[in-house]
Amino acid sequence: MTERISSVKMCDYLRMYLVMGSVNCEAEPDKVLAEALVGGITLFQFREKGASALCGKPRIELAQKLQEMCRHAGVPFIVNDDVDLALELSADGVHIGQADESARSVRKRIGNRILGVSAHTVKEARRAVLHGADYLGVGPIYPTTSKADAIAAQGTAILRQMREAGIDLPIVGIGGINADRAEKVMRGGADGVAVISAITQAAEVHNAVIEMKEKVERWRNGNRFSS
Ligand code: TZP
Ligand code: MG
Repeated sequence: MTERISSVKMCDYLRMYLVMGSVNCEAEPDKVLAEALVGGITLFQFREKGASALCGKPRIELAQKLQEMCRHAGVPFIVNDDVDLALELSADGVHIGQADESARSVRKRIGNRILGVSAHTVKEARRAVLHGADYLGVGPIYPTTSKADAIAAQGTAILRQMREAGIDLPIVGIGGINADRAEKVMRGGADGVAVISAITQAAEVHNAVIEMKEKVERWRNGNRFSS
């Protein structure tokens, strides 16, 4: 098995992270993903969740189809929550929340695949680091309608708090992020942005990706040599 991902590589992947399931798409999910890949997403998470989410065989078939598209584009494919599915598909990684199986146990099961963990507090972030996470998903930064059980929006202050507490793992901000907000999220201490609705609901998906990614990259390039 290949080595654990380096933090530099992880930060590169986190720049423009699309999180999506069929529930989030008005058009066919593969059409939305195809456009997002053309726009230049750098990481993809299959998050098939919610009241009308697919189950059983159709869910697996959709995952396989989207995984194949990602593979073709050279974009890593991460599975939300479902470690068994990730292993069955030989996905590039798994993203888990605080209510899921512990990060330590998931790390044991997935070997060196990418492990992302949602963290809402410095304490949760520290534990995820200790348990072998490769990156943290932190949010909701802004109010979101895409996650039914989301806690209140935390603002970019939570990113700064984590950085000031010495958390140096790659961090992706999530929750209500769009092109106008991307720079503020980066300024707060994130390495990239994770987005559902601002991409899946955009009139022109690929343009939405290009615009947001450009904001992230401009900020990263401007700050690469300063600190
Ligand atoms: N975790 C925290 S907020 C969120 C998840 C999965 C939903 C993000 O969706 P959107 O539409 O980008 O606010
Ligand atoms: Mg979860």
